[in-house]
Amino acid sequence: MKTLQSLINEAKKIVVLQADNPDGDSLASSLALEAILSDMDKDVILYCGVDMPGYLRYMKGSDRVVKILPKTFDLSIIVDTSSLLLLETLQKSNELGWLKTKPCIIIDHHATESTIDFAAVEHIKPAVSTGELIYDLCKDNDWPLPLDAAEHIASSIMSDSLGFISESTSADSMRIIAELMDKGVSLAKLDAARREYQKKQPELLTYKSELLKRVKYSEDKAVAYITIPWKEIEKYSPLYNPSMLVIDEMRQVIGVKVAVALKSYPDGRVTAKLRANYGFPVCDKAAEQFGGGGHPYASGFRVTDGSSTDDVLAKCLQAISDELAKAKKDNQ
Ligand SMILES: [Mn+2]
Repeated sequence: MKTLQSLINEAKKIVVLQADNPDGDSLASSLALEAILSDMDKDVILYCGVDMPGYLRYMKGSDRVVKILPKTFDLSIIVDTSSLLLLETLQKSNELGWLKTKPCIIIDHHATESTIDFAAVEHIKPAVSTGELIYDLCKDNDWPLPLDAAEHIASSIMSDSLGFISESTSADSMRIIAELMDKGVSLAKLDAARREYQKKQPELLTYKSELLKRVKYSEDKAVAYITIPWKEIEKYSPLYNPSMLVIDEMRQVIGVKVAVALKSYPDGRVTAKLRANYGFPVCDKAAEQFGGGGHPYASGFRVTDGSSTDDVLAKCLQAISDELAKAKKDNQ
């Protein structure tokens, strides 16, 4: 049984993979690994099956992520997911078979059980972000930590901790941040760069107002939901993820426990994003009923069996209702 360190020692060319739902943590963790492993004289290629969303372009190096798995490599490292469903692009392009011919390491902080069955080493531990795990690996294995890697790790923690306030932000996360600042990381500088790229086109503000008018409620206004059709996804998602324009506003309505945004695609696929308020940790369990996963307060899933958006919505609202009832019972 090889260790994570021995696999890295033996490899010269390493591909770092993100799932089909890249976010601030997956990208920052990939970029941190790229900087660290390059310092160790490795050739590093960053892969993701889909384009990096615009709001992540502030991270220096985001344009180095490629959509084609390289023809040759010695080792792969999958970051920030252990769900095979989220590697659909690789499955569709038949690149997954190629990936399996070389050793693979998973580095992930999600609590849901791994469905990737071909990894040689699974480094899966609860943490606020994958970047936090990478920082610990650096310390434990005496890896180099150049400033750009330190900045990316800080960005990954800031991103998944939602600015150090999420439930899974621990004292350890804050100690890591303090150590990164000692190494020269400026949180103010990182956040200013992020905010600059978060500025929105004026038409997005108009679209947001239209979305807000369409928010509906169920469960005696404890659940807020919205559905987003393909024609809007097509038009606006190159500028911004439509769900993310409104889901936090929906969650910030008095009485709302869970906010849900569904998106429908022309191939019949329906995707969902769930966000819960503190005290109602039901998102991961509700998403698991659809083969998805995530965290208690933030999760997602996709349905590809041809169900209509209305059907998925009805089942999703039922799943949330059931989980809220269970959570209430457990609390009594
Ligand atoms: Mn993450």
